[in-house]
Amino acid sequence: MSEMMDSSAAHHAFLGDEIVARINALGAISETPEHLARVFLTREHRAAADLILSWMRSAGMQAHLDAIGNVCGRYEGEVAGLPCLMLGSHYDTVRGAGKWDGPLGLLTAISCVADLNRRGRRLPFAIEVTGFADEEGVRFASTLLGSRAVAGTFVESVLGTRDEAGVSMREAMLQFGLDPDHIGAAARAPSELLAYLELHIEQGPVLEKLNLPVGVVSAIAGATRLAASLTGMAGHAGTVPMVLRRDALAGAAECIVEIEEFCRTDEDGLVGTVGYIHAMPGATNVIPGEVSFTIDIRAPTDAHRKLAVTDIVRRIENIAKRRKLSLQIDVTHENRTVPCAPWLKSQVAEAIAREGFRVFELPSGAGHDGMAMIDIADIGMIFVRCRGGISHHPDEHVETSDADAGARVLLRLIENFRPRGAAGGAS
Ligand code: HGY
Ligand code: MN
Ligand code: MN
Repeated sequence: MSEMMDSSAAHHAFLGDEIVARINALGAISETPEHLARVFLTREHRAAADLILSWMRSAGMQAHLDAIGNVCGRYEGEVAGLPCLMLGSHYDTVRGAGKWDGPLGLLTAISCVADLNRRGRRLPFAIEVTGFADEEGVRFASTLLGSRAVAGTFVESVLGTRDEAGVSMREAMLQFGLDPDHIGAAARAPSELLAYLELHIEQGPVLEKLNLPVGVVSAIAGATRLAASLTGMAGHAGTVPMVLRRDALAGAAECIVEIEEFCRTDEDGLVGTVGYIHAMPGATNVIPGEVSFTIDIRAPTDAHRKLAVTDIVRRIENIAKRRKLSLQIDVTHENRTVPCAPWLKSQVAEAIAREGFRVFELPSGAGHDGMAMIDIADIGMIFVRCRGGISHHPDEHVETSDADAGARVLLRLIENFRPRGAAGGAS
C-alpha cells in the first residue's frame, strides 16, 4: 500500500452546490407532491434508482441495481478488482419525510467519486457506493432490508410479511421486476470490503448547539420494534353504559400514556414512541373493538433497552387484563447497538481536523445501515449538522456550506484512507 499523500494539495471543486441540486431533484420523487414518501419497491423507488444510477455512471462508476433493489456503483482502483472502501446510505424515506435523511450520504459519496474521476485520481483500492433500498422499514415492518441483503443476513421469512394493502414483499418484488428467490445474489463477501463508511445527517441538535458542521460517530443505538393489538368489544356508542364497555382504543390510549410516562421518567436516555395506531371498525358512533399500534424503544445500551422492553410489555399486559381486553404483542424487529471501529473513527477525526474543524464524537440515537453492514465490515460514520436537529419531517434541512464541509471531510478521508493494519494507520 503506497503511502497516501495528504490530499490537502489537491483542492477539489465546491461540491455543496452539486449535492444540494441533486438532493432537491431526488426529493421531488415522491408518492405524493404534498408529503415526501419514497417507499420500497414502488414506482418512486424505481424512478429514484434510475436517477441515481445515471449520476453514478456520470461520476465514472460502473453501476447496477442489485437483487433487492439497492443501487450499486464501483470506481476501480489503480488496477481492476481490488477490495473496496464501501460508502453509502439509504434512498428510501419515511412518510412525511425530509429530503436529506439517507440521500445526503449517498449523493455526497457520488460527488466525491466524481471529483476523483475529474482529476483522474485512482487509489490503491476500489471505491463502491451503495444506495440501500429499504433502511426505514416503512412498508414491511422490518428495517435494513437492503443492507441485510448485502451483508448476507436477509431473513427469508420477511418475504411473507404484508404491507397495509395486504401485498407481500414477495409479490411486491415480482411486481417491481425482481426475483425474491434471488436476493442471495446481493450478498458480498467480507474479503471484498476494506470498510463501510457512511455520512449522514445527525438528526439531532448536538452539532448545531456546539456550532460544528461535522462530527465523528461513536456508536449506533440499538432499537426494538413491537406490534401490539388489543381486542375488546365493538358496540353502539349511544347505548352501551361506560361500566360495561371493553373499549380497545381507550385501552390503547392508556398504554400509550404509560409508555410515554415510563420513558420520560427514565434517567438513562430511554426513548419510546408509538408511531402508528389503527382503530377498528373506525366509525364515530361505534365503540372500537380492535386496535393495533406499534412501539419503538431505544436506549444507549442493549441491556437497558431490553429491561425496558420487558417492563413496558408487563405494564401493557396489566392494563389489558384490568380492562378485560385480549392482547397480542410481538417483537417485529430488533437491532443491537453497534460500535464504530476505533481505527475508522481516528481516520474520520483526522480528516475533520485537517479540514480545520474541531473534532467532536457523539453517538447516534437513530438507526443506520451500518447496523447490518457490521456483519461483513468494520463501520465508520460522519455526521453532518442539520437545522434544529429536525428529521423525519419536511423541515429537515442542511446548509449548502455544511453539505460541502461533509464532502470535504469524506473526500479527504477517502484520499488518505489506510486499510486496517496498513502502515501509518491505526489498527
Ligand atoms: O428509525 C431510525 O432510527 C432510522 O431513521 N431508520
Ligand atoms: Mn430515517
Ligand atoms: Mn437515515
